[in-house]
Amino acid sequence: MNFVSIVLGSKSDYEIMKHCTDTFEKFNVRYELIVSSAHRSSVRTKTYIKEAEEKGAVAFIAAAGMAAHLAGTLASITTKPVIGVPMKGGAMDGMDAMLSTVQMPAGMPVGTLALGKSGAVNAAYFTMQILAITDSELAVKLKEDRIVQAKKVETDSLEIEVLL
Ligand code: RP5
Repeated sequence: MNFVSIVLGSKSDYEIMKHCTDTFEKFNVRYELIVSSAHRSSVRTKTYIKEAEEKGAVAFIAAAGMAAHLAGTLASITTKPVIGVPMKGGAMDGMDAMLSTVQMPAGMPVGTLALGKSGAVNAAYFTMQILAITDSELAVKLKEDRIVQAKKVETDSLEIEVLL
């Protein structure tokens, strides 16, 4: 059965990426998650990607910080969509990870999202939007979610708005 594979470069990335798994759970999307580093466990990472594809992974999300080569490594192995989430931290507080993740050579794309919680949540949303192309039930859920988001803006405004 199809699923989304999430790979974290370190267990320390989990606190932020929990927002990604929470979002998949909210929409009942199957995922699996492992920690595997492009640098510290390169062989395990490469082996895992191939095994995950054989098991039915339809898209990959890679979260890594500092010299973030994890998403690029995944992209070099699979032709499934790879979404990269740069992690904050290190001497440059995530700018290093963002540039490492986004600056891929032509022909090896990584869809790179924002730093922090927004990037983690949007990794799930962006992946679901890809899945929804062929999953009409998920497409309906995403449209309903947009209505909920728009209504929340209005109720939030009501709590604090000052109109003349
Ligand atoms: C990266 O280095 C990881 O993805 C993490 O964001 C960062 C720091 O890793 P730890 O030293 O906390 O394991 O490879």
